[in-house]
Amino acid sequence: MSERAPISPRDVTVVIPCMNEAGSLPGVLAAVPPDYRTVVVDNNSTDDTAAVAVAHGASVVREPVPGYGSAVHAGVLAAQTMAVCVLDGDGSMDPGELPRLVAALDSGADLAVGRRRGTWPLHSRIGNAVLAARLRRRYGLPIHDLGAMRAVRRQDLLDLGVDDRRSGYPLQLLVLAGRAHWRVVEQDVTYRPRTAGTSKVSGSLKGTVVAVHDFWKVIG
Ligand SMILES: Nc1nc2c(ncn2[C@@H]2O[C@H](COP(=O)(O)OP(=O)(O)O)[C@@H](O)[C@H]2O)c(=O)[nH]1
Ligand SMILES: [Mg+2]
Repeated sequence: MSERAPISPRDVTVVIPCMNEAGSLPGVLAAVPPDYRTVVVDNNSTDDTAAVAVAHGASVVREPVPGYGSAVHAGVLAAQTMAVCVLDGDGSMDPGELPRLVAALDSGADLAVGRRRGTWPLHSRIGNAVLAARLRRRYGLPIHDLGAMRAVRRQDLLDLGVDDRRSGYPLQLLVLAGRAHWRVVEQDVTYRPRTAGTSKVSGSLKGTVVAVHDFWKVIG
């Protein structure tokens, strides 16, 4: 691989997809590493998500089309830095762990994803493990989770052409990365229960059904 420019903290934007995360956002934004920029993508929140984000120093992008992938993509488009990181706005992940993922890019990775270590719902854990095993077998990707926390160079990501706009986004990203023979690195990240608000995906029946449907469309 050819040498790529080193990534400094000012070259990183943290994209945070949010639907009603006003309660968790202050803690999440306070933990973003110094000099990283932050874009909160507000997906039709009915709470104070946007105002809280601005009050804590983030830029806000409003994305009316619902869906995790829709929000992430809008944030990546809005970012103006060489690298982007993505993590949830619910307080379940620690932005303080992002520099380790960014460092993996500097060490030659094309994509660095977090493997969640901690407590999470059994059905979600099993579903993720099964899909990750399939990606290991099919593409040789060294992964054990679908990586809801990740770091990647922005232009690489845009060129990859992920077009799932719902909960299949993380899975499709890995499938396309595997097909493109990207060097993918997985690192353990801390995973905690969300610090406020309610789950839209794995903790809700509707969210789980939608996620399984979206996953199946990507990999089925
Ligand atoms: N923008 C946007 N964000 C979403 C949507 N669904 C979930 N999220 C965000 O994606 C992240 C993960 O969702 P969450 O409800 O925590 O799912 P869980 O961890 O599986 O319970 C959170 O930051 C949510 O606010 C959506 O439709 N639009
Ligand atoms: Mg969550």
